[in-house]
Amino acid sequence: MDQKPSGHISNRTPLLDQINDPADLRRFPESDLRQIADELRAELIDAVSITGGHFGAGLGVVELTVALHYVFNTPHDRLIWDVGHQAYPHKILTGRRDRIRTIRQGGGLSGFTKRSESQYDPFGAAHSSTSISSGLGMAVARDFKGEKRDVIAVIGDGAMSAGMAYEAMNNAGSMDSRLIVILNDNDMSIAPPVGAMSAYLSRVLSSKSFMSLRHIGNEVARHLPKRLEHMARRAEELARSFVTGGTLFEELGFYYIGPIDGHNIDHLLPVLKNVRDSKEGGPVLIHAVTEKGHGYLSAEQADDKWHSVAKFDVVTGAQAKSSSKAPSYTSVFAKSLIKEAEKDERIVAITAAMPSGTGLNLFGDKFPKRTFDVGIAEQHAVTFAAGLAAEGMKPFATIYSTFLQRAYDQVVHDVAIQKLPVRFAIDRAGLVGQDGQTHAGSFDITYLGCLPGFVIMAAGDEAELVHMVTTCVAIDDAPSAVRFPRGDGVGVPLPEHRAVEPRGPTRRMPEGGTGAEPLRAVDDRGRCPLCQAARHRSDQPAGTRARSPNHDRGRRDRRIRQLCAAPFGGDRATRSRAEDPHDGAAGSVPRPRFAQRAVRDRRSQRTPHRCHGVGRARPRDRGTARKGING
Ligand SMILES: Cc1ncc(C[n+]2csc(CCOP(=O)(O)OP(=O)(O)O)c2C)c(N)n1
Repeated sequence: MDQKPSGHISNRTPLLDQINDPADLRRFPESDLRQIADELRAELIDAVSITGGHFGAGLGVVELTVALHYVFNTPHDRLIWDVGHQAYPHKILTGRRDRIRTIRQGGGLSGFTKRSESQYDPFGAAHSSTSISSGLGMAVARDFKGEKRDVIAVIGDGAMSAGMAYEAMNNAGSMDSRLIVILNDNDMSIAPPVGAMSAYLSRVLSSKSFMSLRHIGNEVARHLPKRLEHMARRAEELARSFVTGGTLFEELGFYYIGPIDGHNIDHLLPVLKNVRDSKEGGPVLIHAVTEKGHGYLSAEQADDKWHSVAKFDVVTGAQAKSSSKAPSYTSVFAKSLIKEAEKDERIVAITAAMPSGTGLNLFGDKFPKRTFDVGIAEQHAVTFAAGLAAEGMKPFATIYSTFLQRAYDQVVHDVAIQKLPVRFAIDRAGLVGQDGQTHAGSFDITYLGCLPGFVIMAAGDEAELVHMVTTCVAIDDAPSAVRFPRGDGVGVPLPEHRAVEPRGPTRRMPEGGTGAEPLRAVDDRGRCPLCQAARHRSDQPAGTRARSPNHDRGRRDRRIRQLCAAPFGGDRATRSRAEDPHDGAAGSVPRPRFAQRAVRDRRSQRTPHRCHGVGRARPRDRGTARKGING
C-alpha cells in the first residue's frame, strides 16, 4: 500500500464498515477477504498515526487476523495473541473499532490484550511468551469439561526465544490435547532476533528445500481433503521431514506445517481450515512467514520496522518529535556506563532483547564484545550475569523493572543468596504511562527490598543517576541496583566528576512534583508529615508501624501508603551486613542496605524524610503520562 492520506474513513472502508464483530466477517465470501484486509490495514495506519503505539507487528498480522477470525469461531474458539502488541487489527475486528483511537490513553483501550476488555481476549498479555502455556491450560480445561472448541496461540519468532515457550512446547508435545500454535515468523523481535532459534528458522526458510517445499505445500494445501486420513498425514509428514531434514518442532512432539506465506489469504485459508477440520489430537504448529511493517513503506524500510511509533504523518511518515531539552534517563545511564567501561574492562552489559530501550545499543556500538543481547530471556540474563560476576567480571544486567519480575528466582537464588555483585540497571521504574498496568515498574523496591544485602538506589534526577552508576561499579561485595524512570531527566546539569555514593539512610523526594520542589520534612517530633503518625518512625519495632487512619484515608497517593507499610526503617538500613542479625539468616527478615547520595547539590537544604525506610520515590512516579513506548 502506498502512503496515502487517510481521508474520510468510511469512504475508504466500505466492507470494514459492515463488520462489527467476527460473525459479520464470516458472512462475506472468501473473495472479499483480500479487500477487507486492505481496509483493515488502512484503518490501522490511520488510527496509529493519531494515537501512536505498537505498529509494525500489527501491520504484519493483518491477513493472519482476518483469516483466523474467518476460519475459527471466535470467541467460542480461543484466540490468544502472545505479548498482545500486535492485536490492534484484532481489536478493530472484534467490536472495538469505535474505540481504537483511544488506545493507550486513560480510560481507553489497552495497548495489549486484556480479559476485562473483551470476550475476544481470552487471556491478558503484555509480557511475552505466555501464549503456549495459557493455551495449553485452556485446551486441557476444555478436555476436562468435554467441550469442543479450538485453542489457537499466535506467537512471534522473538517471543519464541524465551524459555517459557519451550517449557510449554515440551509439555504440550507430551500431551494429547489439541492445541494450535501459529509461529508468526517475521525475522524480527524489537531489534533483529538473536540466538540459535532465530538462526534455525532462517536456515529453514532459506534452504532450497523450503523454496520448493513452499510450492509443493501450497499445492498440497489446495487439494487436501477436508478429513485428513492418518496414513496420509503420516506419509506427508515423512515426506516433509525428508525434504526439510526434520524440524525442531516435530522433535518436541508438534505436528509441523509450513512455512506458509502469512500475507497470502489464499494460502492461509486452506491450511487453517484443514487444521480446524482435522480430528487429530495433540499440538500442531503452523509456521507463517510474515513481514513486520508490511504495507506501509516507512515501516517496511526502517531498521526497527516501526515496532512502536509516536503519532505520525501518514503521507510523509514523519513522526512527532519530543520537545524535551533534558536527556532521557536511559541515555544518561548508557553514557555513564560507557565512561565507566572505558576505565574498567571488566564491565560488561546484558540486555534481554531490549538493546535500544535500555540504551545498550550505544554501549554495544562502543563495546560490541562486552555487550550481550540474550533474547527475551530475563531469567537467563540474570543467571548469566551471576556467572560472570562469580568469575570477577562486573556485569550490568540492564532490564526494565517490569520484566525483571520474570527473573525473580534468579535474582534471589543465583545472585542475592550467593552475594554476587551483579549490578542491576532497572529502567522504567515506577509508573510508565500509556503501556499501563502490565508494564508499570511498581514492585521492584518491594521485591528487591526484602533480599539480604542488596544495595538499592533510586535516581531522583539524571545527575544522581551518573553517580549511582559509578557507585554500582564500586560495589563489589554485594548485588546492587539502580532504578530510574522512563522518559527524560529533569534538566539538571550533569556532573563533571562522578562520585561513589555513601551508603546510608534514605531520604524522601517530593510527591507529585518536579525535582525542584522542596522535600517534606519530618516534623520536629519526628512525625510523618503526611499523616502525623509517629508510629512510622523507623526506630520503632516493625510490627508496630501500622499505617494511621489518616494516612489510609488517602492524604496522599497510594504509593506513599505502600512505602509506609514497608517493614524496615532508614536508620536500620545503615547497619552493615556484619552487624545485621537478619543478614542471610534462614527464617529471619532480611534487611536491605541503601545507598544515599551525599547531599551536595541544590537539594542540600532538604531534610530527609525518615519515616519511610525505602529508597527514594521519583518525581515521575505519580501516574506519569509521558509519551512513548516501553517495549
Ligand atoms: C518478558 C518480556 N520481555 C520483553 C518484552 C518487550 N517486548 C515486547 S514485544 C517484543 C518483541 C517480540 O518479538 P516477536 O515475538 O517476534 O513479535 P514481533 O514484534 O516481531 O511481531 C519484546 C522484546 C516483553 N513484552 N516481555
